[in-house]
Parts: sequence; C-alpha cells; structure tokens
Amino acid sequence: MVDQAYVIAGSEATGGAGLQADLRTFQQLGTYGVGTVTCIVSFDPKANWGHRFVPVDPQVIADQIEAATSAYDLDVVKIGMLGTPATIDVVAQALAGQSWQHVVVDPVLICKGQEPGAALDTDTALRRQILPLATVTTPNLFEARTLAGMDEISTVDDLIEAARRIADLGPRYVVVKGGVEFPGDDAVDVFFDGSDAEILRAPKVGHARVAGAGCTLAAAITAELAKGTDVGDAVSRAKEFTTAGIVERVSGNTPFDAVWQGAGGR
Ligand code: PXL
Repeated sequence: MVDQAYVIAGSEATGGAGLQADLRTFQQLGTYGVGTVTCIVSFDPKANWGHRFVPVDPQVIADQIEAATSAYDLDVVKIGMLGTPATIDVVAQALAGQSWQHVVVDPVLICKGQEPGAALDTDTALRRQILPLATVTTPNLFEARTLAGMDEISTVDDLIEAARRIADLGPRYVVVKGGVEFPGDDAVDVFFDGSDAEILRAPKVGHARVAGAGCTLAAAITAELAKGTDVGDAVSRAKEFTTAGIVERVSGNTPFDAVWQGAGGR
C-alpha cells in the first residue's frame, strides 16, 4: 500500500508555497498526501504581492487533524506555517496526543501581513512549543539567525554553529539552508545529526529567491521519511529534488518564480 505523508500548513493562494507545494511534492515522490490547513495567505497583487493572512479557527484546525489522524495511522508529519499562538497551541496539543516517527518542522517565522507584535509572540510559541517536538527542522538563513540568536551567518562554520544551537532547542536533526543570500556560487546547506555536520552543496540556480523552495525541501524530506528512507538520505534526495524544481521553475505575473515539483523524479 502507498505510504502516507501528512502536512499541517498554510494555504498560499498562488500555489507556489504552502500546502499546495507540499501536496505536489508528496505526490511526485510517490506518497499519498494528507493535509490540514492552518491559515490562508493571499498575496495582494495591488500591494506589491504582500501577504494577506487569515488564520483558520483553532477548532476547525483541531477537527481537520482529528479527521486526518482517524482516517489513517499517520506517523510522519510536516509542520509548515502556523501563524498565530492559538494555532500553535492547538497543533502542539494534537502532536503530543500520539507518537510520531518523524515531525519535520519548517520554522516559518514571518509572514509580512502579520503585525510585528503578533509575529514575536508566534516566534516565541514556535520555539517553546513546536521545536521541542521536531525530529527534523529546516530553518532558512533568517530563521537560523533568529532561532540561534546569531547576528550574522556568512561562513560554513557559522551555519554549523547555528545548527548546533538550534539542535539545543530540541530537534534531533537540523538542516540550515544557506539559500541565495549565503555568500558564494553554491547553495550550501548544513545537515547536523546531533554530533556531525555534513555540508551539502549545489551550484546556485540564479540569484533570485524562488517561491516554495523551503516548503518543497521540507515536504520532500517528509515524503522520503514516510517511505522509510533514513534521515541523511532523505535530506540529500530532497535537496536534489528541490534543485531540479528550481531549475524547471514556473513563471507567472508575480515578481518571483515558483518551484516546479514535477521536475524531480522518484
Ligand atoms: O515559504 C513560506 C510560506 C509557507 N507557507 C505559506 C506561505 C509562505 C510564504 O509565502 O504563504 C502558507
């Protein structure tokens, strides 16, 4: 029978990021995707494609999780954008209600449509309530700086130090993504397993951010873990899958392109 991969994340209405990217990734990697919506993000084309953000009612999130986890014996889950402390409460409670083989947390910290004050509460709640439940977490450079409390991450040693500090917050495995902002010609990620750090490199594909890259990477790790792949192999396959999707990116009327999950194979 097909392996099931579960995601609890936000909807992003252009389809480039969030649940839409996650479910395409799950499908492409041969898993049956199950999704719970935490919030609805609608970019605003009249305001420079800024984020309009609407949280889903916490009880409705709880209902979706109940439906999903009752329908299938899910044991691998990805956590994407949560967005509010109330959402974090309900998701943390649901996660604690059963055992999981893997909880992959993409620590999405900032959504432009949110008030800065609310965003700070959300960051704190994520750090306190969700990260300790993670087996794998995949911060980008900004999230790594925030979670590790480091002003600057500009060398591979900094990436490793950030990964170590974030592992101290609970997650067993940490993938810090250098992305396009990290100096140099390569997209450099560090995979830290609690004792050793492995450096993953691929040549940068252009220098512009591509929507959905972070979501796709974490979703691909999740799909691979759901199929029983070990964590190190899941991370390197996910990086290959995401790089292929960035090369074959989709262009629209937005100022940014989006990852095409159809480019990578099983
Ligand atoms: O890429 C981060 C992200 C995750 N989830 C949702 C988003 C975004 C960025 O826009 O909208 C729902």
